[in-house]
Amino acid sequence: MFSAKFYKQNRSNVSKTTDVDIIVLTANGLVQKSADTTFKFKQDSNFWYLTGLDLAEATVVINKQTNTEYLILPPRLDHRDMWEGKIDESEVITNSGIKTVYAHDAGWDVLKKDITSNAKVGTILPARSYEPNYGMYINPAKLVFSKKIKRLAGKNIVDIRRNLAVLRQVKTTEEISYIKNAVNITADGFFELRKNIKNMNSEKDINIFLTHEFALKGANGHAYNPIIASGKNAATIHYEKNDAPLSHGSLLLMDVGAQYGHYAADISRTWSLGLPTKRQQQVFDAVYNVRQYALNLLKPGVILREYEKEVRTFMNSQLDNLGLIGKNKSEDQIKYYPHLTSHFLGIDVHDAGDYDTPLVANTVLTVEPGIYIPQENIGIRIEDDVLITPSGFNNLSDSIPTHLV
Ligand SMILES: [Mn+2]
Repeated sequence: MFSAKFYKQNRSNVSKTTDVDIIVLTANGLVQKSADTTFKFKQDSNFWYLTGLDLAEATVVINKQTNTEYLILPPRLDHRDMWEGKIDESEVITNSGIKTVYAHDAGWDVLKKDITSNAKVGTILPARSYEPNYGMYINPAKLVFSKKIKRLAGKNIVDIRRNLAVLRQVKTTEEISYIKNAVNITADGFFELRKNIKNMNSEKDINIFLTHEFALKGANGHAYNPIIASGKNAATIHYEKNDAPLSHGSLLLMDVGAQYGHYAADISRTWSLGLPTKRQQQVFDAVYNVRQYALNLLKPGVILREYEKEVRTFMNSQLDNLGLIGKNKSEDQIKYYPHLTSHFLGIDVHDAGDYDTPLVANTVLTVEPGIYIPQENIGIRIEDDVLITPSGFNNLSDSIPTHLV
């Protein structure tokens, strides 16, 4: 847990990036799992970044006109206080550094008065209630909030998503130390697994093993659903079933990351179960070459969108060497390398940031080239977590061997 100073600084930073009069952000809400049970609560990352609170359905307000800030607590029935315990307001104040806390209705009354007729309100609203790319529903608390704030502010709403993304992209020393812990716990997991891999019979065994190792080392679970994919499953980029038996002679692709505090690691390694075939080794070498090529490009000043283009050109030459695409058929690359090389890493595994502005020191990102050939039952990805430094980069996951055996 960080001190309240961190969140206070974040609130002050975001205020300075925009000329809105009031900033208002909502927390996530609890979501039904089944009957009267809920999924484990996961806070909205922007809300957490500004408050440090894992409190469902709360609202944070920064009023720049009056130089005040306050929290509005969730609506709450006595019944819940009895079953789950009361919200500890003094803890809320200590953790967030926000000294004024209102009950739900009283807080919204204050906010209603604060949003005067011309006040510009900075917030983040969901674009839609369903994201077809991921087949997922947006957290309903955001939809409820969206309606309420639109009723109060009408057309005077300014989207501050990008302001927060740009801030979140550059990490403080504290944040970097949390990411390093997440990476080191993940590295330890791979190390222990290597010693025990001969006892593993299925993807499930590996999942259980790593989950246990992460917990033992103090992780807050997995940062995302782990991918433990063997044989043909390795060619499915986001394979999450993790239940197939391991078969000798196939490849095993693992994309896992511990979460430490609220920060993620995101690391992939591919091992061969038995000695690799010549073809498996060739494909591995191609991925490894791309990894080295990409790493060597990284330093402050690099624009990720341009870096991506350079890496993809180099990837083409590797895919060509493997006989997978012809000389002038770069459009075929997407079949064998459908995802991007790098994304930001932090509170979210695919963290907020800007791919069009030059990189600066203290940005953390992944480097994760891969080649997937379903018809050959081959899927290989090597993924590292990299900190941009003033002079170049520091590969935080460098201690984890990359080789197949
Ligand atoms: Mn990744």
